[in-house]
This record gives sequence, C-alpha cells and structure tokens, in this order.
Amino acid sequence: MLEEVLEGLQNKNQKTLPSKYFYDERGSELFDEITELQEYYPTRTERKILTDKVREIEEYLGHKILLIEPGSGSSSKTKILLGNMDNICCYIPMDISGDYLFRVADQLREEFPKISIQPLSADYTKPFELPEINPDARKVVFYPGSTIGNFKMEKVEQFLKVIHDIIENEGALLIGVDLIKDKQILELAYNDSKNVTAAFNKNILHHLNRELDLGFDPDNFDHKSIWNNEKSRIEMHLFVKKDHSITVGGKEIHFRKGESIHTENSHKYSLESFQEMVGDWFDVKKVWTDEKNYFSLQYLEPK
Ligand code: AVJ
Repeated sequence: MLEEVLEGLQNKNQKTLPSKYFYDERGSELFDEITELQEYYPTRTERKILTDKVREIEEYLGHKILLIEPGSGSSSKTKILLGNMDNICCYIPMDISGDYLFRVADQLREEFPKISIQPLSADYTKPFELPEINPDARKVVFYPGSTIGNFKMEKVEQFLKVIHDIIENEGALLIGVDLIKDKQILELAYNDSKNVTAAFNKNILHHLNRELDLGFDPDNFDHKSIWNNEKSRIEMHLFVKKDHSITVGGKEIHFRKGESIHTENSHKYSLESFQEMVGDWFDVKKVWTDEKNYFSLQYLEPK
C-alpha cells in the first residue's frame, strides 16, 4: 500500500492515488449516499432498466443459470434479478472483504430460500476458480454499475480475459455500461450540490492517514470532477489550495498550490466504442437502455 501510494505521489507530471482506497467503511457509506443523490443518475437508471426489462433479460439468460457477481457488495441490484426470475439456481457473490460478504450471503439465503447462495471471497481482477457446483448450469457473470469504466485499459483487458475464462463457451456476461451524454449532466453527477462526492473523494486522504499514518490535511484540498472529452472520461481530482509538504515512507512530498491529485477515472462509452473495446473477447448480443439513453445494460456472449 505504501509503495503504491508513494509511486503515485512521486509522479512528476500528475500526482495520482489508487481509487480502490476510497473504500474503507466510511467510503462505502459515502458511496451508498452518492447512489441516492438526485444528480447521480447511474444507479437509479440501471435499477429501472433491470426492473423494466427483467422478462427480456430472463429470456436471454436461458433456463438454468449460475449467476456470478464480482464485487457484489450489498447485492442490491442483483436482488431485482433473484426476486423476479425463476431460472436462477445458484448465486455466487464475490468480494474481497469476507466478513461483509458472508453476512450478506446469510441474509440472501433467508430472502431467497430456493436459490443456492455460495459466497466466494476472492480478488476478481486476478484469475480465480469457482466452486464446482451445478456443472450443468449456465454460467452468467453479472457486473452492474459501470465499474468497468474505472479500470485502466490494461485492467479492462485482464478483466475481460478472466471473465471469458470463467464462463466458458456457453456462458454470458450481463454488464452495466454508462453512456456518453451532455458534459453538464456528467459533471453535475460527480460534483453534487450536497458535496457528498467531495466528502467521498477527500475520504481517501482520511483513509490513508489512518492506514499509513500520513499527515494529509484534507482541508488543504478542494474536490473537483472534470469531463475529459478526448479520453471520454470523468476525472476526479483533489486540487491543492496552498503550498505544503507531507512525509510518506520517509520521503518528503511537496504539494504546489494549483496542482492536483488525480484520484479516479470513470470512462463513458458510446454503444460503438464499448463494442469495440470488448470485441476481441465478446459479442454484444443485446443492449437495453433507458428512454434518455443515459445508461445501458448489455448482454454479451464469448467469442
Ligand atoms: C463505482 C464506478 C460506479 O464511477 O460512477 C461515483 C464511482 N465515483 N462517484 C462511478 C464514483 C464518484 C462510480 N462507480
């Protein structure tokens, strides 16, 4: 962790921090709050697509499904599928944090007694193995939230390869993909009026202070998210308000007034650019969108 943080902060042109460090307990709470904000359209829109299209989704997925969800968290969107489809025999929620995962799994067993719930505590960004349950069921990976948009290009490829291997020839991938739209709508979704996203962004500093005993003063930074049109992504930054320094692993890091720490990328796609990105591994077989074309849920089969 120290090494990664130091590497990002020693970057000459643009300081960075790994976005995975947003998510301590407070960070997860703040993210949940973000998903309920008026300006943050993705969660609401994806849930509506799932609810409205569940009959069609059921048809595409086939009759005996083993549903696998990398990074399942509270499984809140998955409940829409589990509760409304009759063809899911088993569900494998996956997360790095085991405690929370097993607690959620117990709740799911109570809520969906007919579905076999088999949590798997693993890092899905690296190759992993599934427990050998129901070999005749069709393996379908569910990856909502447009989380794929947070990955760097190498990580996208790695992820697609891992999923392609896991589902085998007969499986499928059901994935949430956020779409390009007006810059103003995008920027508001990541610069909300209640400053919840600002607190979420600054929480990375609190988290690192605690874990690595660093001396970040979050008040020395301003949150701002910017649409980068060339790279088709929202970038979250923490802008330095005044010159100051902190010590990280014995090294002094200087922050110049006006520079920023780049903390997250959230890529947005057109239907074409997404198809092209996954094209070496998957065929897009069906796309569902909302009426404003803000968000899409896509059904992919392996090549
Ligand atoms: C976790 C990928 C769904 O990129 O929209 C929300 C993270 N960051 N607001 C996104 C996030 C700031 C979010 N995802």
